[in-house]
Amino acid sequence: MRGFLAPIVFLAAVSAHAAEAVKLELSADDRMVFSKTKFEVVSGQKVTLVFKNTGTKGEKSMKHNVVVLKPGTTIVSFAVKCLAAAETGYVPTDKESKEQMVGHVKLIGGGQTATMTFTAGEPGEYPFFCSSPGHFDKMQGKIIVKAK
Ligand SMILES: [Cu+2]
Repeated sequence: MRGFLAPIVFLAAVSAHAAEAVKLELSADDRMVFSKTKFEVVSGQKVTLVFKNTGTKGEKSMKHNVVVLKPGTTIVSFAVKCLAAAETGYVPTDKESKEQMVGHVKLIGGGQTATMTFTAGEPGEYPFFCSSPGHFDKMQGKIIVKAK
């Protein structure tokens, strides 16, 4: 009986930890800067990134997105591929690119909000940036995933 119960107790502890979801809030407007450039989360945490484009010119506002990369992929190298992916919101859809990304928030205009959710991976630094042409060097930051 003891041998049967032990794994159940272990599983309960793991799922309780994973349930500590966190919400990250980020915004940008026509000044072409992110409101935050650094976030910290814990490996295994469920993360919701809420991105608001607070540009007030509606359709005429600059469009922005958020692309989150895995450690080891540089923003500069990835941004080049984004330029060639205008038809998919400046986010490349080939297999290699997908493997280099944690995910992305879609390109949105002024007054819009979009979200992405992911589970924080291995500890490390995960770069994020806006892949709208010409934005990446001003609009970038990192999500630091810490060990549990
Ligand atoms: Cu942008």
